[in-house]
Amino acid sequence: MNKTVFITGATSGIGKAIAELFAKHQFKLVLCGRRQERLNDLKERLGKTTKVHTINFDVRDKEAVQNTISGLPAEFSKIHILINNAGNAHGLDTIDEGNLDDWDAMMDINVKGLLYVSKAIIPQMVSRKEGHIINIGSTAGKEVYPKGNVYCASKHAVDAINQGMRMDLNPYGIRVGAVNPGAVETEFSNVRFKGDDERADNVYKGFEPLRAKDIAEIVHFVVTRPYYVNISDLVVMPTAQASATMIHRD
Ligand code: NDP
Ligand code: 8X3
Repeated sequence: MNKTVFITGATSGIGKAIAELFAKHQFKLVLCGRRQERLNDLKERLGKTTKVHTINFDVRDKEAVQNTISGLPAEFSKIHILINNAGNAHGLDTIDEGNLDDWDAMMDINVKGLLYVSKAIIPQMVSRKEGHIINIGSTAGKEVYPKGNVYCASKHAVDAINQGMRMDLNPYGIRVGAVNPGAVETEFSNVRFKGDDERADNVYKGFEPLRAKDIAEIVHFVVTRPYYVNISDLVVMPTAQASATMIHRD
């Protein structure tokens, strides 16, 4: 497999599961995140089955994003598939009680970070007239739930960007699509609740949530369709979940 896949947020959860599955299928991998030890571990483990390059940047830092991507070693510089996955919720508060730093983090990481990474990679796809961008959105980008306010806004923005990218890159034959999961048990809630692991665990109690590997398998299916097939917008929830606010618990 000669295709190179660039995955943001590969150090945990969905991004990590995608990296692990794609390594099995021998895609070349560029794996991004901020936690260097985890990047080292991925390189060591996945490097046994495929070629892996790791890069450490905060997606909020537009210069670091641009410089690191333009400085990729030749062997990894041609990106065929970009998976815009890095992101999190920070806090779960009513709009009157929301924390400004949480709001900045969600808009800066989930929206602007996704744009900075895309901006650094899209030109090479445009000049080659091929490429595939998968944006990891959320059911929170399809409907709003109480206290979800700014996180939902950030994911609605991803939904809009996904549609806009698909239109603007259409003349170049670039595939663009989103995968929008419901509840997936990852470190997502640990981050949202700032290390209150008991509260995070409770989010997934009493029903069977999606696992990161379920999303990885879907992403693999999406990228392995024939090139004329573009899965443009996919929503996936646990069977126990009917909407953002309706989860059937035992
Ligand atoms: P995790 O917390 O497990 O993983 C988040 C990943 O994003 C980590 O690898 C983290 O790496 C990276 N990341 C976060 N902030 C930054 C930053 N500023 N710069 C670079 N990388 C960053 O959560 P998930 O795997 O669940 O989340 C992945 C994506 O899936 C997110 O976009 C999330 O919104 C979305 N999603 C999650 C759902 C869920 O229920 N879990 C449902 C729907 C969508 P590091 O900390 O090393 O930088
Ligand atoms: C993650 C799913 O419902 O916690 O995007 O917002 S939810």
